[in-house]
Amino acid sequence: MDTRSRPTGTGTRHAGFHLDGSADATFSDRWVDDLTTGASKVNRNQNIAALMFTPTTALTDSHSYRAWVRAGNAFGYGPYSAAQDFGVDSNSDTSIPTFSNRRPASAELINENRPEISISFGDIGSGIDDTSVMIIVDGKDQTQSSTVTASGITFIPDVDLNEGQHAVSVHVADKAHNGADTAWYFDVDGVRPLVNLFVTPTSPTQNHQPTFSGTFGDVGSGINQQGIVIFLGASDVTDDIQPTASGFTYQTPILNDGTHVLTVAVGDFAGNTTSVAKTIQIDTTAPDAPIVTYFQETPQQVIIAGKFDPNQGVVKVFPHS
Ligand SMILES: [Ca+2]
Ligand SMILES: [Ca+2]
Repeated sequence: MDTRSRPTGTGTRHAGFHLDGSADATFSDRWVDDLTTGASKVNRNQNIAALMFTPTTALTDSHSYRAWVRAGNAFGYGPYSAAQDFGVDSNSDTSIPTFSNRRPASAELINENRPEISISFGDIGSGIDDTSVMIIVDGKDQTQSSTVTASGITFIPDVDLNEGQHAVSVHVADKAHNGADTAWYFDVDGVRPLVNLFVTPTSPTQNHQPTFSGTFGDVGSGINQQGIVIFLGASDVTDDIQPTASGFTYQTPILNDGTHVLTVAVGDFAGNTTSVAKTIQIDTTAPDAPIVTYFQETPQQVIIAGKFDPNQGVVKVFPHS
């Protein structure tokens, strides 16, 4: 018997080899020894007519193997064949790995200071060598702090990233050592807009048309003017006010006596929002006469009890004369 090794199908990493000269045999044992790791296994084949042999378990890429065969029948085993060495490699794989699903996306503006930084990769041919993967964030190798698989890498910072721009680069190679690199950046703005509201005259007032005003500021991405929303009570008055990115001034229409609330919601371009309310009380009605329900006078004190309009009520006690 002799064998002629013929590794095939490197993409699937099953190696087959061809057998000849097994007359009188009723079965054969085929040994495949992984020379790279020293592992060895036997595959018994009862169908001696099947000349092609493919191990039931995929052979490992970039490994060297030795295979040999011995035939047997009811009278025992014949001698071993000469050993055949072969390697399973991916020289036929010339395609570099590809990248997808960058998170955050390239040039994305985010409002998280500890974002998930990740990317997916794939390969046609030999597949990703996950020991080759490396991720650099802001110049620092974070591979050891990341979760790496053959399909992607994920890094989540354990301290807050600074405001501003951050750079990411990733390297990966396939098992045929075809390397690929990618780099991108994203921006962090985790600071909410600052909103200050004012009203004149001060509350409470008899003025039926008070003037509200506001000033806006933002660290980072800036105020998103299109996203400003201003309500007076339940009414959306944004279009009446037409606020700018830096603020607004708004004299209200004539308002009834009572409490009125102006609510202002302001966002920045990273999606951070601030909502602030300012209240004014308008009261132009003189208080009703207090209703005295209890009165007691002693040489030491006078006790008066009753009710009065709390909005503008002032109790004055005038001495007898
Ligand atoms: Ca490849
Ligand atoms: Ca901001």
